[in-house]
This record gives sequence, C-alpha cells and structure tokens, in this order.
Amino acid sequence: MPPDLFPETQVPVGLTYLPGFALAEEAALLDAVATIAAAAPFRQMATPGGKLMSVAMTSCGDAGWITDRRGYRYSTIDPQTGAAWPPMPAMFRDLAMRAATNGGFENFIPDACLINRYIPGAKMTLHSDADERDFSAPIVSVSLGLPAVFQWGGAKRGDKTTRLPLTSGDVVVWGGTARRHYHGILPLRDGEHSLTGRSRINLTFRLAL
Ligand code: MD3
Ligand code: FE
Repeated sequence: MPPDLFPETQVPVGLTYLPGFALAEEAALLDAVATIAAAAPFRQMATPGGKLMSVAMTSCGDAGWITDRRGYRYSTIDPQTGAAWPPMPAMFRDLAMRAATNGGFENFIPDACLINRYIPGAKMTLHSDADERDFSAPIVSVSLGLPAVFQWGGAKRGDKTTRLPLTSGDVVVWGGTARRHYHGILPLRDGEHSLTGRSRINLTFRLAL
C-alpha cells in the first residue's frame, strides 16, 4: 500500500474516549466500590523493587491484580484476606460491556476489575499493562471523583508522551494498538469532589485469566 494512502497518524489505534459516559451512574458505582472495599480493603502494595505504591488498590471479579516482592500478577485469591475477591457487580460488567461495544469490541466480557484509589500526590508512573493473558481484549477505564492528568505514551517507554485530562464519569476503551501503549497518571492535585472528597477512584475492566 502506498504509505501516503495510510499515513501513521491515521492508523486506527483502538482508543475510544467517551467523556461523561458513566456520569449518570457515578453515585451507584461509588456505593458498589464501598461495598467491595468493606470485604477487600484498599491497600498499598509493594513493587518487586520493594517500593510502596502511592496508589491504594483492591479488585473484584474472578481475579485481582497484585504485586509483591515476587512480581506483578493476577491472583484469584486476595492475599490480604485469604479469600476470593468480591464478585463483580452486574452494573460494573454492564457498564464495561456497553462502553466496549461503543469502542467496537462487542464481545468483551471482563473477568477482573482493578480499583485504584488516589489521594493528593498519588501517581502512577509510566507503565504498560502486560499481565493479562489475551491482549486482543480491550481494557475499559472509568474515572470517578477528583480529576487527573493522564499521560499517554507510545509502544516504547522512551516515546514522547501527551497529556489528557480525565474527569469524573469519563470512560475510555483501550484496544488494538493502544492496548500496549505506555501510560500513567501525574501526581493528583488536591481538591474536593462532592462524592469522593479528596480522592479519585479509577476502575479498569480487564480480561485477565
Ligand atoms: C491504556 N490506571 O490500572 S486508567 C492501570 O487512572 C492504570 O488509575 C490508570 O493505568 C488510572 O493500569 C489509568 C487508563 C488506562 C488503563 C489501562 C490501560 C489506560 C490504558 C491499559 C492499556 C493502555
Ligand atoms: Fe495501566
């Protein structure tokens, strides 16, 4: 194919931004997060390098994402409680599936939801999500509470990054090439949100197992 017919900038990356897609469900989603956290508390985990992450995490569904000195991985058991993760609420799965369909992924059925909690100053350094079994499935993210600045890189860690503000109710479907891109969250700015107070909650729906 002549390259000028399909320049790099027009290659479909598989990223679909749905601003405000979850706005009507904000309060119900946060209620469900509180129920999940009552059974599987938010916790700051250590990276394999031994550093405590600034983001507190929990999970629901068939598997949860964990990290410790042995590495990053999915586990069907919450190591903190010794029990299975709380089940994924039907409204979580429904929202993720509706968003995925909007992004062109009609058969996405997530089996895991990682729940991240940021307080002012908390951040997520540039990384690529690589612990899932099947990269052809998208990841659906839902932002709740305080706004954050998302950092969007390329296929390699050193690639140049751009910034995208994410506010409460925003949903993004990350599929195709976008699925392997480096990304992160800049240190959260202090503020007050009517439903979450001084915090941001992010849900990511994944096909992990
Ligand atoms: C692009 N979370 O949990 S959500 C993560 O806001 C994570 O808590 C951030 O990165 C947060 O792994 C960003 C947006 C996001 C999530 C997963 C992705 C973007 C992604 C996976 C692949 C590509
Ligand atoms: Fe990520």
